[in-house]
Amino acid sequence: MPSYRPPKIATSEITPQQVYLRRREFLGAATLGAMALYSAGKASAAALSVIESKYTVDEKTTPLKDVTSYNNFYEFGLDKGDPAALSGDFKPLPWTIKVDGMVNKPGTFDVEALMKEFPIESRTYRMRCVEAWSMVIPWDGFPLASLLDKVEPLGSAKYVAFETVVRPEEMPGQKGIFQSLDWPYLEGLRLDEARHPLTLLAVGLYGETLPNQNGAPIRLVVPWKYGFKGIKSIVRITLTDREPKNTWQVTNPQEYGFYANVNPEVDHPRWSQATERRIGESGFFGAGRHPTLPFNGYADEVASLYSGMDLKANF
Ligand SMILES: Nc1nc2c(c(=O)[nH]1)N[C@H]1C(S)=C(S)[C@@H](COP(=O)(O)O)O[C@H]1N2
Ligand SMILES: [Mo]
Repeated sequence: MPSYRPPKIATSEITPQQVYLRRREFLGAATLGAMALYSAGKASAAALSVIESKYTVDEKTTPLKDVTSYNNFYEFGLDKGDPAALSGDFKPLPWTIKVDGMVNKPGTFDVEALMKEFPIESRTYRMRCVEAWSMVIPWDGFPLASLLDKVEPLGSAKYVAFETVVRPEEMPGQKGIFQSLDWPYLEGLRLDEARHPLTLLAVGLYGETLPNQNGAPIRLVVPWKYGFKGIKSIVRITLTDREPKNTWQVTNPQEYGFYANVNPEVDHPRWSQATERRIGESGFFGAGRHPTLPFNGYADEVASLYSGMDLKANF
């Protein structure tokens, strides 16, 4: 994604999934060690008891193996296979989230306790990465609004800021020469976006607790925005009256903004956003290519949040 790394971008963006998979096969023995780590990570997966929800889409879900092996999680490395291969030492539990700032009842909450307190819903959402690929993922989680209600935001709070954990010892992308971004990874939403019923704190996918590479134990999912808004492995949530900084905007403000609403009419400076490659389907310009929908197909639910706003200027 960074503009100072054009060869990386070019590869991840133009590599058709089949070639990507073949290249993985080709890696052969070298991959075995990584696969061992990967299964070690998977061993901690636990079944969740989830309730069905009305949130689903009439499209094929992306196979679990693709959802868990083609990832962006720069704390573990820049290549799509790095998060699965290099997150085996990451310990997602026990885990607490600090919620502070402009609230009546700040607190530090144990994630496992939150998972008992709030019903875990199954929600299948489209996920559209700013790099023009997409998936359909059955998440399990609870609305961010449930947690916000618990801490009682003050009337003066206008935004919500999020922070990912910093653990260089467990996250190889956070140390030494593998540094890519400034840590911690940061994200933010307007308070009304954060309270929107579609906005989810995911604790699982496909009915099991989140794999490390997908942001264990708890990550944000905002389905009408580009994937980078979906911050992983969250340790802090802060209510504020100022628009929060988000990592990709800070890294490259020409290319990434605060809002990051999926919009086929506003191209990325280096590629079109009109279509997307659906991971797990074959073909680059063929069967795997889908038109990108305004607000990722969620316009009926969320377009009113932005009425009167210039969505080209607020990209
Ligand atoms: N902390 C953190 N969160 C992150 C990222 C990251 O590098 N670090 N990548 C983002 C991007 S660009 C995308 S597309 C999604 C990918 O989520 P997935 O790997 O679960 O599909 O996570 C987002 N959340
Ligand atoms: Mo992304």
